Amino acid sequence: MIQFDLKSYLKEKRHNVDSALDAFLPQPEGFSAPLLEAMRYSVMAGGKRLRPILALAASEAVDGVQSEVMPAACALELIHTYSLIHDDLPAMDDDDLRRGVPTCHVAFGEAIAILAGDGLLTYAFEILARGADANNLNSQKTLKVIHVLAKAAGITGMVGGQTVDVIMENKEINSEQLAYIHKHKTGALIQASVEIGAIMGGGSREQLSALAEYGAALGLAFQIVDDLLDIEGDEEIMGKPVGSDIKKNKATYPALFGITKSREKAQEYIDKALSSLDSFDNKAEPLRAIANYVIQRNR
Ligand code: GRG
Repeated sequence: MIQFDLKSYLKEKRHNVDSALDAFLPQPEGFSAPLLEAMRYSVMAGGKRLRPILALAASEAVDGVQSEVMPAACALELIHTYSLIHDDLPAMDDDDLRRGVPTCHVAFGEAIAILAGDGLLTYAFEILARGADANNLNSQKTLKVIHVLAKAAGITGMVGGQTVDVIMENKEINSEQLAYIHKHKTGALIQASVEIGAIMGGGSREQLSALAEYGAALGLAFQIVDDLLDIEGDEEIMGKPVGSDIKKNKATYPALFGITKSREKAQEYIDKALSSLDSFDNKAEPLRAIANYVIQRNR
């Protein structure tokens, strides 16, 4: 069997996502130009585009149509970028470098960075609604996607997880609390990316449930690898400082369990993600390859 070429796949999808994001983002003009410029600056600074690519790959696995998923895929990236902008703020992680360039608040000031994050979050839902109109999508499907996205990004997902992360800083933390932070802060949006692709692609109930399982396991593995990269990663390749978790005394997997055990745990989650795809044919090959990439990634 010919090996699936993940590198070309990621390159092509990243290009498609970047073009769509470029088209969706308003041009910086008018009285609010600095806001629009800051939004565009942070989104177009790069990034792996993992969440939109997961949505596209999940849709492919259930025979979906790329143009119908693309607005939702871009909405996921806008929400992810908003979370990075806010996470980098002085009130949170106070980081100066992100995606290889100065963070949004360093480049545009704190007030505009807060507003750029707010703008991206809201605009994500605007392009979802607009995409549904443009593609004449069935409103039931769109409503379900909005529900999944709002839950994953909001108080029961990313914002909830970030809150626990913030309040537990410099405190003793147990594995249960750490699992909560990982599952909500990072895992929820990654799982939602896969689910949203599958919903938009018209997957069956069984397919949706298998893909949700895949996304949940992948999200947890992703966060453990992120913790490991903060210790073992290369600052230049990652485009952000390493060692910041230790400096900020953050609760991480390696801090709690050590490097070897953390790697084993990440591999366990990847194996779980892969076995969730057992009932899928070779259209799920991109999802399988992405799972293997997540554990081997260096950025
Ligand atoms: C501020 C509500 C709010 C949430 C912030 C995402 C997040 C929650 C914090 C970011 C801190 C962090 C480094 C989390 C670890 C996992 C993660 C989300 C890494 C960054 O995602 P990548 O690696 O980044 O996909 P790129 O730049 O490639 O898109």
